Amino acid sequence: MSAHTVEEAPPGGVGPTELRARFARALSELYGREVPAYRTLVEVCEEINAEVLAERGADAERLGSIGRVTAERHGAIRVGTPDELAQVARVFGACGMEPVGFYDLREATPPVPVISTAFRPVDRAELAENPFRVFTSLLVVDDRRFFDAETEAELREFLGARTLFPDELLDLADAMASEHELHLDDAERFLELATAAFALSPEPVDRAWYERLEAISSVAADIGGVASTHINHLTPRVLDIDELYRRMSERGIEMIDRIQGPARRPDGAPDVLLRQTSFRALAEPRAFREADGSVVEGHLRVRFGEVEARGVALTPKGRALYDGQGTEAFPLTDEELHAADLAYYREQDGRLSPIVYEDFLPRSAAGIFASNLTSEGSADATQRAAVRDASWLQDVMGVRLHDPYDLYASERNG
Ligand code: OOG
Ligand code: NI
Repeated sequence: MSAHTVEEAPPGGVGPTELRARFARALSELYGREVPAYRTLVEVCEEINAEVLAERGADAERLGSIGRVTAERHGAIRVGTPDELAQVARVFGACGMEPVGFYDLREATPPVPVISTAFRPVDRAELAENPFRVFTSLLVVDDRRFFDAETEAELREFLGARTLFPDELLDLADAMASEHELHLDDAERFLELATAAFALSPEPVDRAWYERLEAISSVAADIGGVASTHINHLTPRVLDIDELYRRMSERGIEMIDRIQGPARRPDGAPDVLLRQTSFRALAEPRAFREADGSVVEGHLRVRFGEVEARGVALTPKGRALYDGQGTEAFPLTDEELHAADLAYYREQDGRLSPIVYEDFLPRSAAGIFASNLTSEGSADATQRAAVRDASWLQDVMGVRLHDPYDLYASERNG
């Protein structure tokens, strides 16, 4: 990790930091056009963030400047093959985003046939500049609990025949990796191609194939049933998620029934980890190809709007306490959280400065997947699981997969 320096944008060129900020903005514009309710969500977040800032002053910015929080987004994407994931790593790598963490959603309830990581900046100064992160899931086609040998073979053939990212985009990504800058024109081309790669495709969906996969898992259908990928959701950050939940409901937007993650903490107690909620997936028009070759207009419900609130990162000890007992058992002050080694803080001029949680929670992620599934799917627990772990994932991506705890610990000490 280059310690706390933002990569300078070269004169006349664009560096990874600026590319990331512009990429996040371009995706936000795209998603706002595609899913108008997202614009309402962003509007309400900005309204609440301005109010919290006015009420709490500097305290509202203890977990990130208002500039950072206003621009902050996480996206979610899903891909089908190790090669596709390696390409994603190149595209995000050009934006200074590296894979952090290994999540196995196959073990969730209900199980989802994917493993995941999050691409994000890892350096504190880079995070402060623009913390754009993308939760990225990979379908596990050879997991027999979900797919029989025949379906696996068909999935491999279908996924092997598609191209998610054009060569021109990958070449530009590689140029950024070796030069640490792109000429302005090249940067614009990169943004155009990268954004287009995550847009919803007008290409007709083969109905029979899609429905066959959907009976196994809606996520499998969303990944392997269509010839392209898309952003599944794009999530702004809010400083008071309980208030956000109330206001969205007041505006008539149907939210899922709860806020995921830690319960609301007593007033004045430091927020921990990550709280999230979402509105239900909306029916979006999609073209379908029927068995007789005709193309008809239909609908799919896969994309939705999510919002998050972030707190201080927990140490392994704090995380074990949270996983076992929730946040009821947590002390109510920074000093006690720090003294008990439950959360990460930097000591600055005799004061404790919280280190914000930059990652995801598998239980919430599973809840988010589940709240938007059109069917429970069918998994056969008696069948053989495919072996997947962090080192397998790292080999596939060809870049280092960071352990989140190592990053927090080095931030605390550095
Ligand atoms: C990813 C779900 C996980 C989160 O915020 O925990 C996620 C997906 O639906 O593809 O985005
Ligand atoms: Ni999400």
